[in-house]
Amino acid sequence: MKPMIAPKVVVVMPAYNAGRTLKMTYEELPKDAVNLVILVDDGSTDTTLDIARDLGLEIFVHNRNYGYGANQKTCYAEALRAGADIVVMVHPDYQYDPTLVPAIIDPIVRGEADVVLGSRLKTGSALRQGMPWWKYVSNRFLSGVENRAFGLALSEYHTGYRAFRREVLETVNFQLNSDGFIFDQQIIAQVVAARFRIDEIAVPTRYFPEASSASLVDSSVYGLRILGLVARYALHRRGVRSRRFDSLRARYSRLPALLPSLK
Ligand SMILES: Nc1nc2c(ncn2[C@@H]2O[C@H](COP(=O)(O)OP(=O)(O)O)[C@@H](O)[C@H]2O)c(=O)[nH]1
Ligand SMILES: [Mg+2]
Repeated sequence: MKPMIAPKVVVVMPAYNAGRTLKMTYEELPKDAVNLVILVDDGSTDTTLDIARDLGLEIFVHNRNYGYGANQKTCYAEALRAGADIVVMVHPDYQYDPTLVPAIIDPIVRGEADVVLGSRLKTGSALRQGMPWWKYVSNRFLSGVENRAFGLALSEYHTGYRAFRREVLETVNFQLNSDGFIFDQQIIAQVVAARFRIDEIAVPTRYFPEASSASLVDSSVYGLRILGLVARYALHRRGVRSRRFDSLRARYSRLPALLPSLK
């Protein structure tokens, strides 16, 4: 695929009570590499919205808290509507380094990838950088399971730092996904099912009190749901189709085949 000429890069920030970290995150975004920053507020009860307004962000507001997946649905729909060629999700909790936006979009700009993940486990220093050991172990284990199911060799799937080429978000049916955290894994399974190319870059790991709300129980439930998703994907590949993995493109392209029979 040809390299892109000056693509429109839209950063989306799914926010929920990110008042303490939003400004810091925004300030570190390299503005010359980003055309637009969209913030979707998912019913925050803190100062997130005031700060977002002060910063002059493009803001969309949910009337209550629907969840992290629901937030991403609005983020991607609005980024597409704004004409994005590349969409980068940057969590407003300062967990992922905003200065790496040019690096994470680079494989897409060069035409070599459709989705790029910012991996915290690519360099082997995640534990030293503060990732809790039980998150590290379960992340490694689940990433191994997902690699086998998807036929890939990625170092992790559980990062919130992701870049998408426009066509990916127009093709996979992400609106069908969960409103909760499992959205992140569902969209990757959809990307794999639609045969888009996934690449990864190494990003540092950051853990501090505001960086993560996931408890041990939350994470265990999340892990089990990932195993369920992987099993469902494997069934789909063996012919037990799931609508989730049917791309919108496939549905459209089946239409011409149907037309003659309508005559
Ligand atoms: N917890 C939570 N986070 C949300 C929601 N909507 C958007 N977010 C944002 O999603 C990001 C990820 O949430 P976080 O608790 O840090 O999860 P983790 O870092 O994956 O453990 C944060 O930047 C939140 O601001 C929501 O409904 N719940
Ligand atoms: Mg976080």
